[in-house]
Amino acid sequence: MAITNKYVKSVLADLKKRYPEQKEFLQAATEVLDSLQPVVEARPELQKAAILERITEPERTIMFRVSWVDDKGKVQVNRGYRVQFNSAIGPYKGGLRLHPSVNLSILKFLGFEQIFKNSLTTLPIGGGKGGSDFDPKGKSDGEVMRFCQSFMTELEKHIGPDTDVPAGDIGTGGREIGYMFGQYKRLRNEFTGVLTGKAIGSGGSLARTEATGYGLCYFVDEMLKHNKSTFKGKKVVISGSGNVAIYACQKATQLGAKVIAMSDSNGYIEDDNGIDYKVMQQIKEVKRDRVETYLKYVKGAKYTEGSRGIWTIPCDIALPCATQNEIDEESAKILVKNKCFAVGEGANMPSTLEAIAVFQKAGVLFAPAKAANAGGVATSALEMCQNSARLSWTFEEVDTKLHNIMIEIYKEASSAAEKYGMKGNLLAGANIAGFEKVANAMLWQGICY
Ligand code: NDP
Ligand code: 2IT
Repeated sequence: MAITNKYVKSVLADLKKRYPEQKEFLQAATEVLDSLQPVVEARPELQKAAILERITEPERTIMFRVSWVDDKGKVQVNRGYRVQFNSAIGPYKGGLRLHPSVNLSILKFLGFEQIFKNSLTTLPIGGGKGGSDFDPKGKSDGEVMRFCQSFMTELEKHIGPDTDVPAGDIGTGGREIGYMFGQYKRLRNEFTGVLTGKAIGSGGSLARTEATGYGLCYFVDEMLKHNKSTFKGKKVVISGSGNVAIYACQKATQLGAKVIAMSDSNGYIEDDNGIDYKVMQQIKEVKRDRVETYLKYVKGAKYTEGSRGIWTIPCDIALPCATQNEIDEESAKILVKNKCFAVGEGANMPSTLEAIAVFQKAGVLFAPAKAANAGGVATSALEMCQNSARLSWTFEEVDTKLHNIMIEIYKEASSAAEKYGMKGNLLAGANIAGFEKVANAMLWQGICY
């Protein structure tokens, strides 16, 4: 959609002037504000209360030094962050990314998206994101532990089960959450649900590990059903081979699809017999190895260097589950040319704005990240419920709740799109539905932030 609304134009122009270097954040803000044009036109009270100016500015940004000692006794220094973006509908909630590319722009884009995603889950959680430019890859367990302890020694001052509840994201899995939880508990002398993605037996929820990948497939399944299709017999390409990708592979396979390729940042594996998710799970979760090693376990598979090439493989459904901007305009055009008819975003903002335009023009069914990958944080909120009640639900109970939440998110996104005259546009619908709940809470609470 072209940006014609004066209010939206001026808010975006101000953001571009103030944060010219934050390209990922500006991209996320442009995508959301574009969709909100019919809403601000229909509801002048939003401009009067400066909702767009306020919602694009984090309530609080914390940046800190993280020093730790490596195995050789050398002192290392990283940068730590927590962006507490919006608490209108609940405590800040969102993951911690540990990756050398982490900077304020990336965390602000992730925190901004998290506001609307969390609102869509139907559960009371605000939006936040954090992390560090620390790279856990190639580090020993001891080094990862010392980093996590140092990171939490500062972060502890700013979070709490009713204030801000971090979780995993790229580079932060069960091991890292465990070290951080241990340090928080020691510093506060409190056993509380301050982090989600905890181990079972330490307050973790069954099905949280699987939740983002499963939720993605539940959402895409719902979208397919509404368009007279299913996963059955479809060829699926999944990028990434981390937490989201592995369980998307398992669920898509269970739903009758054949996952023919997966990747990491070095290259991709093709397996025409269908990727064996258990092998992939062992490689990534147990051995912490590269996808290339899949060749050692499965005969007939093929490995190609370079991660972007994965989008040249002809498929029916593409599930990008690695990282932001992994599908650019060129890759989108190749997918369309190869007759890919549905895209489900497991990663956050995996498609560039130009790629989205290609998909929309070609009529590709498009499940946007904020809606499609919300199952992870939704299940984190279910973990918070269990922690508050001091009980634990069975796998089936959590999985059923997750499935119902994903169906509900689909309904919210499609009916908001229809209400504002954009039937079938789940991207606009998800942005609008997520936004309206938060905006209404902000209006109700007055101008405090
Ligand atoms: P993991 O760290 O478990 O896995 C990340 C995967 O993506 C790895 O295969 C990694 O390859 C690949 N990857 C990461 N960065 C890049 C890059 N710059 N270029 C190419 N490949 C890359 O992370 P998750 O699976 O948890 O997260 C994947 C995506 O899903 C992220 O966008 C995350 O924000 C999003 N997400 C995660 C949720 C969760 O609950 N975990 C919830 C909702 C969204 P390599 O090992 O080579 O780096
Ligand atoms: O992007 C995301 O939604 C996550 N990384 C999960 C956040 C969470 O709090 O579970």
